[in-house]
Amino acid sequence: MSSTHHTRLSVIRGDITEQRVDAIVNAANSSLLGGGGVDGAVHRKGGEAILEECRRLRAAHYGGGLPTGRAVATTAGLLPARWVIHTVGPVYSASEDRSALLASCFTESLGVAHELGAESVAFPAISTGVFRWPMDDAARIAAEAIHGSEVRVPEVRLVLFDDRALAAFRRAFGTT
Ligand code: AR6
Repeated sequence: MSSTHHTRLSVIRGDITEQRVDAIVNAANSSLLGGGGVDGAVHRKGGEAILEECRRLRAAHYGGGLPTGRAVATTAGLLPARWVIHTVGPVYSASEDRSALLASCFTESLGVAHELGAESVAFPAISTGVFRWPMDDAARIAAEAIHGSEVRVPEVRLVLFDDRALAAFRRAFGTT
């Protein structure tokens, strides 16, 4: 645990769907209608209420889907969190630099968390699964985005699914 700009920051190994925080971040896709990885687990464990609200958001505001790098909140349904903040990471590309979009997922999600009045928010390693972003690079981008953010959420938790991801994020955030 380290303190930066009055934010308590922790980097842990765990399952994002089990975090008892105000808001968890979902590594979603533009459709907001579910998928595999984190997204699959969030909808499976959170129940129908999340999908229903995602459908309503699609119909009302995001007919073309939620753009990459943006974030939007719904209920957390049956999960221990109060809200799920859905964000759409970029698919990794070796030929095009999409790191600003990945950084945007973190800053936009923190902005949404702040607007909700969330006092704690947990992030997974956005884009490092199905979207194939190299772990060390994703960890560096996450650390820069969170440290550089103007928005202060009192507690920020990075939740990594395996030891390799945990090690990469601990290095990038300078935590032990
Ligand atoms: N808790 C924490 N981390 C997890 C969990 C979990 N329950 N499950 C997987 N991870 P991914 P992406 C890790 O694929 O790359 C979906 O189909 C995983 O090991 O969930 O942003 C969406 O619908 C990896 O390190 O997200 C999109 O279409 C990281 O979380 C697409 O995948 C992210 O893996 C998004 O791909």
